[in-house]
Amino acid sequence: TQQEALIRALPKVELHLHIEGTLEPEMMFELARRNGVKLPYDSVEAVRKAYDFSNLQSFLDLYYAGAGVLITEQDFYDLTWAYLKRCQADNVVHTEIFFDPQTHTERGIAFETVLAGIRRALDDGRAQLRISSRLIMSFLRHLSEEDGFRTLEMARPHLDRIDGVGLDSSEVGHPPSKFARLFAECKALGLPRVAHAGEEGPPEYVWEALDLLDVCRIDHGVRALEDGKLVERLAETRMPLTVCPFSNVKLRVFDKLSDHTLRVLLQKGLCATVNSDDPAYFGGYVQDNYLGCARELGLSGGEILQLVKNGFEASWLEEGERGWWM
Ligand code: ES4
Ligand code: ZN
Repeated sequence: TQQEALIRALPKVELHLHIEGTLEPEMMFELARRNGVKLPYDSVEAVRKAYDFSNLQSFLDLYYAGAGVLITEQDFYDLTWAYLKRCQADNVVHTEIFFDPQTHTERGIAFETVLAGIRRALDDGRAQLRISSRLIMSFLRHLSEEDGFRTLEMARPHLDRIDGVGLDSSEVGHPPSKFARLFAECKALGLPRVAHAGEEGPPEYVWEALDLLDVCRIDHGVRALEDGKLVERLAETRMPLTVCPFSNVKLRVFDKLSDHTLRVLLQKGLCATVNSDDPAYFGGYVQDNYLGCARELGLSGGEILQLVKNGFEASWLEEGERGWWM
């Protein structure tokens, strides 16, 4: 269709992607073999079959287990490089990715190993593939704020190679207010802040992310639609929402893609963007998310263009980095 051709032709950005969530089952097996790690599956097909989630937590359990095959700096490089090659194939010209250091430092992997591998791939991506990027260090909200402070201390010598901070993992029961002091410290260090809010959690968590963490984007935010005052605030400030449609369906926030409220967000004047979250687990990369939404929601050419433009608007790209498309 014309919409499909438009989606493929447009240069796109991605603003909500967990690099650990790009670990395809094939690479999981390859790294397990390389590192002598034992997996609880006997084939790639068995892994894919296990990806049948009932909520966020049922996914996170597999996601953290899968990350256990990542050991060496080269593993983190290979993971990130494979993702960047996929960006190139899909006409993604800029990407802002999350990494979860605590997932790895908890297993005895050095912070420096994780950062060096991801960073080297991003640098090569810029030089060799002309893909610009940002790296966002995300704190795990099911852990304590104190653990977050310890992680920030590990990051301190490397802050020239970290572009911002985020907040992810199990949302309900771990409100943004739990991390108010940590985020204040990050703000004092000059780090831009984002947070997952309103994925499974209530609109109150979105208010807290705005008012207590002073974020410049909300990751997911789809539940904001339950609160009219909040929608007004988000629209007036053009606060971006990094929406992840395939993720929302796989984690049962919506029953099916045709039920997703992406179009409603646009109609209310919100700066909604399309992203993939954990593409290896949720059935597609960012372009697949656009294609799926265009098909199932009947997006017009104008809506597709608006979503793509919103992505550039919401990005941390600076004037001097922009290509012909901006
Ligand atoms: C995540 Cl989908 C999602 N939500 C919250 N935290 C996450 N970490 C990785 N994927
Ligand atoms: Zn996410």
